Amino acid sequence: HAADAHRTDLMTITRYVLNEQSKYPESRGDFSILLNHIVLGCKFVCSVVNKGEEQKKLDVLSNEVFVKALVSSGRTCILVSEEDEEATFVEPSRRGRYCVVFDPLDGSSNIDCGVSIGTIFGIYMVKDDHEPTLDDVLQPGKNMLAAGYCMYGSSCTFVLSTGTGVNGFTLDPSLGEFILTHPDIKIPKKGKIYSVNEGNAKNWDGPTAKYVEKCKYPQDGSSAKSLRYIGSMVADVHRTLLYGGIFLYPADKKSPNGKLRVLYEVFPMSFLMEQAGGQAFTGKQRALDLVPTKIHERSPVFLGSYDEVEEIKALYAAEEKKA
Ligand code: P6P
Repeated sequence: HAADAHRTDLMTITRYVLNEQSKYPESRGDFSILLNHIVLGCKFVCSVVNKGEEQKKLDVLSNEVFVKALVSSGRTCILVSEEDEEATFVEPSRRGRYCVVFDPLDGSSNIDCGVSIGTIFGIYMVKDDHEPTLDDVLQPGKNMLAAGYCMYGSSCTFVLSTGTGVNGFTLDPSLGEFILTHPDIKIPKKGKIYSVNEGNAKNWDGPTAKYVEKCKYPQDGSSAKSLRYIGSMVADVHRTLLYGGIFLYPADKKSPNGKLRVLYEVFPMSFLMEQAGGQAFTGKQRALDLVPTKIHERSPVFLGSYDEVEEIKALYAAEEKKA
């Protein structure tokens, strides 16, 4: 009757987070309440994305839903959204201890053609009770307590880490609950896929160009890697997490800091990759060690299977030696 037990023992994301919380007896459940409000926002976005409303409204609508859900949770003090130029400072009466950085609808330019898109988020704790300032959110990614994404595709998948590994949950529309479907995700140590926008190749620096060359024309007799590039970070990262390989958005001559944003794209995905046994590198350092100075700062990123990122790191280190 194992199947029945599984069928009746519903491990919802709420229950999973409560289990996690029970490991911290002193916790007041704030994190569980915060996460439930993020999950609520994702369920809303999932419903409107699937209704096929046109793109221009959806990213604004999604942002409003997340900001309102997070403020009303009473557990946040600073919000940074890809959609808002300035950070949102929650008024004192509704203030909590968490800073949430998020992209409410990353890859939204892909909506009209039905490509999977997603919400990406990261959660910091405010250092101590003082008047919150931007410094409370300009923390290195390694200080994040949790990070995750929700992918709106053929199914709605919520991938989360609270610092003790990575778990994937799938929305059961009939229940309106995210159910644990991918327990303890580990990224394969190596991978056969590389994921990059080859259209930028003419502007790449040496190490990136050398690495991609090795993927296409391996010198060690191994078979060439396959190129898979969806152009929607959540979809490309989700595939990388499950199948292995490497996702790269390098710097190039036109964009010396690459394109992806540190706080709500690079950090959450790097956090997940490390929690799943992979790595994330900026070309200069471990991605999670980066200390951002602006809330919409960009960084190059190479993330995925442990061994693949090691190769990139070696090529950049060799370049460093030459300099
Ligand atoms: P490019 C989508 O616009 C996005 O921010 C990420 O989701 C995606 O990985 C990247 O940009 C794609 O950028 O320059 O390859 O189109």
